[in-house]
Amino acid sequence: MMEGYREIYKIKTVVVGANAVGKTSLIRRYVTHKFSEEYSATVGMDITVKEIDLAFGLVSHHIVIALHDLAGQYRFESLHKSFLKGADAAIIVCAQDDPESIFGKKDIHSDMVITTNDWIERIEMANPNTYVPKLLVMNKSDLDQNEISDSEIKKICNENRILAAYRTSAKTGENVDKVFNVIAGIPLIRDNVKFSRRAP
Ligand SMILES: Nc1nc2c(ncn2[C@@H]2O[C@H](COP(=O)(O)OP(=O)(O)OP(=O)(O)O)[C@@H](O)[C@H]2O)c(=O)[nH]1
Ligand SMILES: [Mg+2]
Repeated sequence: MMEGYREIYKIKTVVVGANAVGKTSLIRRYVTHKFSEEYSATVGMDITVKEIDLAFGLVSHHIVIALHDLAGQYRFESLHKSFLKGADAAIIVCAQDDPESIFGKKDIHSDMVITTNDWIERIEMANPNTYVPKLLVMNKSDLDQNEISDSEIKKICNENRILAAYRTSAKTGENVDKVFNVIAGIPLIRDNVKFSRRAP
């Protein structure tokens, strides 16, 4: 690396899962360190960009994480393919008090059910011939109600080549930074993520 230069990586991360599991809340916690009890469903999708610097000794990396937050409601299903296309990483979010968010949730607007496995399949179909690293996030760990065991989570991860799984809370912040730190590390070991060099 030339002196005075730093590596810049851009990573498109898609955040998917059933409605009301906390996708938007996790992004808000990570980016603004805030949490709200109020539920305001995402309409269509939102994009939030977070830039971070990671230094490994004398080498500094600048990472631009574009977080694509998809509405969980199925009436936005027509957006899925274009949303998922070109993803460099995916976060699949479920909620520990809501087993349907993992095993299939019926939508209020239709009879459709999308399971965690369906999300994984859709991510793969939208990105043929590429491996998209996937994280499974079991959110709302602050709640006493926990319907999903560690062994069930591990089974899903083993069956679907999931890179990492965390229990998180957007409310308390538990493990939220860890999830996004895994994301930030992904482009550093992949050479096909958009990459450029510029003086700091
Ligand atoms: N207790 C608790 N509540 C949470 C947590 N994360 C989110 N919530 C609440 O769950 C509700 C839904 O959160 P959102 O972040 O809007 O969920 P979403 O997955 O973005 O939902 P859609 O946009 O409809 O797909 C809100 O009332 C949040 O306050 C959490 O970690 N713990
Ligand atoms: Mg949302």
